[in-house]
Amino acid sequence: MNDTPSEEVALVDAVVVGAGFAGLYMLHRLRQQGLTATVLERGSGVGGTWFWNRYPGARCDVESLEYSYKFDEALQSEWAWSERYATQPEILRYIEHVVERFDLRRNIRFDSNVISADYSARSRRWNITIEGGKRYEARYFIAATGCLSQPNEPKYPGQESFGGDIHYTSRWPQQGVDFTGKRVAVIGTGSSGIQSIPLIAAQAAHLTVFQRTPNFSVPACNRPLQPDEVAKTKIEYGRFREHNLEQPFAFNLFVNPRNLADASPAEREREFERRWSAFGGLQFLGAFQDVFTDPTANRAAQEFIRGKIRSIVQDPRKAELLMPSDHAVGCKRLCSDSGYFETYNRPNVDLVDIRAEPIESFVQNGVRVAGRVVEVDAIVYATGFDAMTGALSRIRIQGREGRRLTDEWAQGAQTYLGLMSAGFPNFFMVTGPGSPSVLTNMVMAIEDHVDWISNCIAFLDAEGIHTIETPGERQNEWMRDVSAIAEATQFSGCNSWYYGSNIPGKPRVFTIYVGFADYRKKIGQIAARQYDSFTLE
Ligand code: N01
Repeated sequence: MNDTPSEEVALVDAVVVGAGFAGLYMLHRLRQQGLTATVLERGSGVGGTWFWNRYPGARCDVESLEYSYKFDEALQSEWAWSERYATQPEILRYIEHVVERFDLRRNIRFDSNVISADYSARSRRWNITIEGGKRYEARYFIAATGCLSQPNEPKYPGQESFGGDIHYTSRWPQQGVDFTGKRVAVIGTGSSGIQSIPLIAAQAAHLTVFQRTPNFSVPACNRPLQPDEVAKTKIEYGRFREHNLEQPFAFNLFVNPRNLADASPAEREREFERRWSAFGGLQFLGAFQDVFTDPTANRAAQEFIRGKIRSIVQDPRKAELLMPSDHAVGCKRLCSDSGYFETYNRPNVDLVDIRAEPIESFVQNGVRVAGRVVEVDAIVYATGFDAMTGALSRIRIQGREGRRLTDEWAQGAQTYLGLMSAGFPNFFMVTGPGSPSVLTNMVMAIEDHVDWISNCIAFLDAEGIHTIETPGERQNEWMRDVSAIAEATQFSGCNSWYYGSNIPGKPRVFTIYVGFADYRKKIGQIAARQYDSFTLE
């Protein structure tokens, strides 16, 4: 399959948007089924998240032996990860290897920013246009656009007058940035800030961190992988993967079956300490089975981390500012770090609390806060993403009778299963809003969705069915369930990007299904019942 010359419309069975983990596997599956497919990617290379987020210290907080495709036995047994948590360059090398190994590149169009997708009920086809005007026509339109791919870039007065460089962690220059001898500002202390701050501080002459909300972070306890542990996992890789798919978050979280209240103070301390200094990262959440559901257990977890911050950070003012006090552990994504709190003991690192001293403007030589100028040569935005809906809402997607996705979603994303949205036939979303998506090991959730979508398309084609669409009432019930489940957890207790609270004006709606294993069972049953909860024509 080749694209036709630019003035003509390229006809394919499916157009897939995005060449990250999701789009690449989607392409592979569709081609395996004998379908023609084109992946449209706005970047100049593959990798999605891992193409753009090249900031210093970028690495995944899910273990590399888990954060990788399982669909091909030879691939998973032959690829050798070097560290417990892979760095961005290593993950990108892996993705590029997959692309070459499965000969995927020939069906990917780079530098292709999709601006619109219109459904024609007459032809039952989607018409997709990219910036520059090239058009594609497809029976299926599949968004593999990622949950955290549309950067949040707050604008400050005077931004244009700043004389230094401005960088964004979410689209870091490919050639890297050298901060040697420079005075640097970092705005934002989420996972991206927390990972990059120690490395920037080590290189720059001076670093000022502008913090709005302190975050809970736990040492990653990263280390090189040992040959014997890799061999042990690989010998039963299939079973290991199956085990993880049965877990609520699709990764190997060791949950202590005890409740905190049943443990003595000494036992509590021992367990939290073990999670902090030996297990590391997200494993902290499994210290007691009720950390996530019981506010008292969660408060103990919070207090433990605050105690650690107090003991690590020597300057009591900085320590106090770094201690989260307004949200539960896990309510916002728990951060995983390597030397984050220790970084504040460096003499070249300052911390500004921008709740107390808001950023007033950028000026030629720095950032003005509370009437004083913090002089800097470079500013780094680590301010996160318009999550879940950001990338999709930037494409003008028009379904039946001219219905616009952005209008339909004005009060929050509306989907059935996070896979389809009413009024938009044959439009699938990989890890869309309403599915477990970001509350999982993403690669597992992606593979599951891609398998579901490709099996669904194979079924439709085999049965001579032209369109699949979700009825509106199913969608309403589904989104009500998604919210109700979240309300019963710690997630509902704070403002986070899970709720869209980081984006001014965005409706506060939780669009993530909590409970991967349960979700997986549900979508599997629907497929087994030949998609009977959808309208098939
Ligand atoms: O983004 P974030 P991120 N003025 O939204 C602040 C995944 N990820 O890119 O909390 C000033 O978490 C904002 O403050 P507040 C992971 O799922 C994974 O760091 O909104 N500050 C916050 O401090 C993660 O959760 C990995 O008050 C502003 C920060 O910027 C998700 O991506 C690594 C502001 C943004 O934090 C997002 O992480 C990296 C403003 N106007 C990312 N707007 C790993 O695997 C926002 N902020 C380890």
